[in-house]
Amino acid sequence: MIIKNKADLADNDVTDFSIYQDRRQFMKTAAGVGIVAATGLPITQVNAKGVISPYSTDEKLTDYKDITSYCNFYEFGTGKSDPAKNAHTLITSPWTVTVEGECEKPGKYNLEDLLKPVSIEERIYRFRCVEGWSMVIPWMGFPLADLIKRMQPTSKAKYVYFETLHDTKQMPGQKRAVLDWPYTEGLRMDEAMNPLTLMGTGIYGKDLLNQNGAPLRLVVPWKYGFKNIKSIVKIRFAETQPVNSWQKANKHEYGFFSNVNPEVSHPRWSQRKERRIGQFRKIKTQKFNGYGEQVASLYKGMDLKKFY
Ligand SMILES: Nc1nc2c(c(=O)[nH]1)N[C@H]1C(S)=C(S)[C@@H](COP(=O)(O)O)O[C@H]1N2
Ligand SMILES: [Mo]
Repeated sequence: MIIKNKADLADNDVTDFSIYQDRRQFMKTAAGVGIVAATGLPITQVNAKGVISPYSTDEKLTDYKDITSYCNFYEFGTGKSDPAKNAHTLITSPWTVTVEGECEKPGKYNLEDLLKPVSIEERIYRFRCVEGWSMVIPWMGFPLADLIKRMQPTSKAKYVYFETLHDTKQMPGQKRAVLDWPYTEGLRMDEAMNPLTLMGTGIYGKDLLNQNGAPLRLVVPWKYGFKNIKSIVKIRFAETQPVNSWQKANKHEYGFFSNVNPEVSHPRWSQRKERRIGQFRKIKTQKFNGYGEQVASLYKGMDLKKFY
């Protein structure tokens, strides 16, 4: 399925990161002298003011090949290369998302209808997995806040809960009880409404491949990778804090907040450093994955060792 995607690049297969990077460099220069509109470049790389999103990092992008072949998606196996091999059984069109709980507009929405009023944009975010590796990913997507506002949450809605598809035919890894299926995740309302939080629909200007969580996934760049729930079929507005899959599996190792934090070790390993996929040397992990300026205020007064 081709999601309405303003990112369709002129050359619609720019998955080579050096070409992509060159274009972005050109965009920046072009933006500086105000000739963006005339470049004919994809408009998703340009916000309304004609500049690349201030939220985007300009660090070297992780290769498309690595992002799409080194994956975590236990519904298709627990090995890093399993999802790319096995996720072809997932049918992403038609796709329905059920919205329920504390909101004025609950219902079953076709993906197309959910996407109709939004405009897909590009955000280049760091992505840090709790296991210690990281990537830089040019996501396509739209702010989760836009979807939430449309559903008109009631004053009781304090949390947003997400669920992945549960279907052992399409997701054969669910035949094994490695997690309590379906995969679930949750955010506090202010985290969900933060402008950094995206509903992801693609990478590198193309729709998501199944192994990366097609057709719709969460992207929360200041949190560990597992918060970024894939292939979402349900969104629920709730009054109480939901329990996510990894908390359920091991509450001593995984909390609800899961903010990237080099000062708080995982019980079995340090979180001080990370291995950027495609690079040799380890680099220092930044608190909130480097997004503290945007999100640290959400956790004012909270003991992040306790609320990990
Ligand atoms: N439904 C579902 N979502 C998931 C996972 C999963 O196993 N199932 N793995 C999580 C973990 S641990 C990580 S690191 C990221 C990996 O995303 P990527 O494979 O697209 O890089 O997806 C997260 N979302
Ligand atoms: Mo992860």
